[in-house]
Amino acid sequence: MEFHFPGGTVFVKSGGITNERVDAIVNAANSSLMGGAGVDGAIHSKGGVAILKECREIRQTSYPNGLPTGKAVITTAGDLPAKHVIHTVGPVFGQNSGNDSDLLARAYTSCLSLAAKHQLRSISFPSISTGAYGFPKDAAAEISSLSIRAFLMNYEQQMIVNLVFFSAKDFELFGNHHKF
Ligand code: AR6
Repeated sequence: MEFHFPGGTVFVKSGGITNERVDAIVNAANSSLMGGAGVDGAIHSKGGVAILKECREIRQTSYPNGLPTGKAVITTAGDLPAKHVIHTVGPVFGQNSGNDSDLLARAYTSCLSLAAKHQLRSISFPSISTGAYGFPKDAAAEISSLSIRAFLMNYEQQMIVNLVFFSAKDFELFGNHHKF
């Protein structure tokens, strides 16, 4: 599936995020930035210690109490084929006093804004918050597509945005619920 906007193109596919050869892949991290399971585990184990080292520096210099939900930071991608990793923290579903949707939208927008700030031209997203953090996949499809659409409608350069689903089933589900 692909969708065209004034500020770029979205490609939707299934696969593993760590295989993406792009300017940045997005990590569905937690606020510690110290790694975890799922996407986070795959990125740190395949990317090597250089990523964790930069995450430690970010914690020490900018976010001693952890990265807040909805924010994003950028590091090297170490040994991965991508050039950078943009780490964001999605909401733990049901634990944000009714603000889950807004926080998920903010996570996508923060990643895109950070990519633009660093002049990146291609970015690949996993489906943030829909694994360990329990966000319903149908609602996440609506929110992610609306956030990306809003960004690309106003972006003055060209960005390639890949949405990478871990299974054919999740890819299909997205196809039935997106708002592009
Ligand atoms: N490539 C693409 N998608 C993947 C991959 C992969 N290699 N692995 C899993 N997914 P999750 P979250 C899908 O749990 O919900 C970690 O422990 C998966 O099927 O990685 O934001 C962190 O440290 C799901 O649809 O992220 C945090 O503590 C989606 O990616 C916490 O989990 C996100 O699943 C974050 O939870």
